Amino acid sequence: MAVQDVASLRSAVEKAIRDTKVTDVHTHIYPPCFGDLLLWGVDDLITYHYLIAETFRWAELPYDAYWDLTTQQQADLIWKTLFEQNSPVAESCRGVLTVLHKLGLDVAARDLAAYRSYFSQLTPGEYVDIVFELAGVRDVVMTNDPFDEAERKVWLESYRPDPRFKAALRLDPLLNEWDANWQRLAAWGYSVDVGLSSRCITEVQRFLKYWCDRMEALYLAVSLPPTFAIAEDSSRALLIRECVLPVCAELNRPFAMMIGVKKLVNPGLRLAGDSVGKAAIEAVESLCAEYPRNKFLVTMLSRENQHELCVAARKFRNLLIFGCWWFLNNPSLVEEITRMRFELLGLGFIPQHSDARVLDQLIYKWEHSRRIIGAVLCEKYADLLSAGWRLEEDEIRRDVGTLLGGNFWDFIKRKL
Ligand code: HDL
Ligand code: ZN
Repeated sequence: MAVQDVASLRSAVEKAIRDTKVTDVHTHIYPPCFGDLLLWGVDDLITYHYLIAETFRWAELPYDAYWDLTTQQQADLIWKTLFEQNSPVAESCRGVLTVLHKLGLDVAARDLAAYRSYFSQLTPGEYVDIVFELAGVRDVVMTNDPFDEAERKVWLESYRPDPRFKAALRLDPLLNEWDANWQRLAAWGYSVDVGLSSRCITEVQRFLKYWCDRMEALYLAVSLPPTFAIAEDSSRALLIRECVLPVCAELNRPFAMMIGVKKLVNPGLRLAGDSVGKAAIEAVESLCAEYPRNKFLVTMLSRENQHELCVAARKFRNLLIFGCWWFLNNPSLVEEITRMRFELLGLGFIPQHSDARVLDQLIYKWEHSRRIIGAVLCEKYADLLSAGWRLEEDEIRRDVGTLLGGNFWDFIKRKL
């Protein structure tokens, strides 16, 4: 049925956005078989590294004193600092309240003990079901690192597939720290050497294919510094060109590059210590141009890279851009970037991923993003109606499905 006016347009878009299950293309969450790697519940939610960084805007204790606290003690400090002594207006704090509210807990009571009691009555499996339902998420793509000993052990000994959790093979230790990690490959039975001989290249390809098969990885991924350049004379560039891209082409997997991370500008904050830098879009353009049979998923961390990334996506059919990553996942920037992408790319992009590290975050990250994506899409549809276009409700449902998962799965399946 055709939409008649802006009011019926808005309700049709809101319904489609609300009812469409999401594929979340980048997260750091795990199914319960990964044990403690799955973070969930109010204390893990409050001690998310975003809130740690924000707490140290106020807290005077030494970093090491914080890290010596238990998780509950850390959460108590963060709750006191960011929620009691100051109003929780930051997006990461607002997200905690959204989660508690959507779970039906009494947020106005500010009763951390009561919230803890709620979670103490749930098993991880029960809570996974609750969160996926409340968040409207059909499936998530994990971040899977075979160099992480705890994770590797699960894959080799106790992994139990859950169709809601897809895998992505994460390669930061291999690509960004080759000199420090090549001997681990040797210990695992791969004939490798620090100098990356042709034999070594073949063995690294074997390693990649083994883990792609073992994990049924949908894509291979790496996070990269602002200085990344594929022309660089480095182990990283050689490994990408000689190992990653040939394996991706052979297995028809995308290579996901997450560009712009300045690691540990403040080491005392540990995971919260990373920062952002503007990268060179030329690295993306030259890879897409030089490897037309490879598919590239790209997200960039700097706000200043967003426009040129959009333009690059207009130039290369083998490039699909995704998400408002990390320091960009804030309402003001999600709105700005999403509007820019609709205007330059139509529906040909993945508007968001949650990057959730704590299971509960799926609830708030998608609640907050859905609202913005829907509002901007509605604005763009209203422009069409103003120009005399007729819009059918099932076209709205089609478009929203394209944005919230369809683009991703088409790209995964596409053969170039
Ligand atoms: O490298 C990444 O995948 C980033 O998302 C980091 O994990 C970062 O610490 C993060 O959690 N961002 O939201
Ligand atoms: Zn991430």
